[in-house]
Amino acid sequence: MKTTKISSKLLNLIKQSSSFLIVGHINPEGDSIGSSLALALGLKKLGKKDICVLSKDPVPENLKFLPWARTIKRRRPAREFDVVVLVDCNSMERTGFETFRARKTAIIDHHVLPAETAKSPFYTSLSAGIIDPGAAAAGLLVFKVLKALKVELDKTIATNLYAAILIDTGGFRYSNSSPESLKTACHLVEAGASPWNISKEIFENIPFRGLKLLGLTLATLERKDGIAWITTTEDMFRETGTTSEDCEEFVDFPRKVKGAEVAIFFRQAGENVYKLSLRSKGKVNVRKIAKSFGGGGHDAAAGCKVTGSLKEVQNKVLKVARKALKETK
Ligand SMILES: [Mn+2]
Repeated sequence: MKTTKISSKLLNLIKQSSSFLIVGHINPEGDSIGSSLALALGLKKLGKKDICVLSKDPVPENLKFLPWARTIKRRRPAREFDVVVLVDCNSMERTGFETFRARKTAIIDHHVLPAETAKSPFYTSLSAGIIDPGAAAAGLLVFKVLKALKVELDKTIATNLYAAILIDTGGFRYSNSSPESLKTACHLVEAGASPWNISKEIFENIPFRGLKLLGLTLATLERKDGIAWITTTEDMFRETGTTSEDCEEFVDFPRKVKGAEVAIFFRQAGENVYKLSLRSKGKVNVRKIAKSFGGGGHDAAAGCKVTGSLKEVQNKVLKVARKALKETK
């Protein structure tokens, strides 16, 4: 079993610092929010008093139940912190902020580090961190950091970490549902996380309007050559009174199509702008497809933004996806 080595540099940095700014990524989901909150709660248990969890975008409705979610700030505090810790992301751009007032910077993340980011002044001046694309969730890394710091898990920490891992493993269904993910989940349940309560809050809690939007979107379902795709337009958002927050999980539906290797969700985000979510059932590396359009992510789950009319965008992207699929044969 592959296990991440937790850098002693990071542990020392945490031990020696007293004020922490913890920041997740824009458009946050369970891993970003849960990992950030768990880290904050763990540091509190270590006696750290000055901790601020920051998120550029609001906490999604179905994650507001997470312990301490209401303490998350959206505006950067004016004061300077000892350390800023980026969680579930590895670049300034992904945080949605331009700068932070902090003497040191650290990262706890499981996304592939883009070559450009590795060269950025932000990254080269990094004080400590862990970036392990082999980890199923940033939550798993936070779990290890807290364990290495000898923080005793309680229900609030366990609930946040369980939610983080639950989301990033697709409810323990994806290929990253490793022995490590499941063992960690087991520890978290023992420490007080309640699987049904957490699943109910996250998965069985869709606003009525959101399901109406899903209905309109599913009517656009198409498939060709092992690729299945759906589209949500701005008209659909208007008709149902919804926003992009209501279609977070939509890409899961084309992936369910029998015979589909690649699933794509096209979401209109302006006159001639589309935000894409790409998913793979395993054969195709969709991060590479997303990268060719300036995006990124994981091998099996990635995203990018493409401009043009819907037809143009779909033609461009489907062409690249078809080529990627052919190369696997
Ligand atoms: Mn994550």
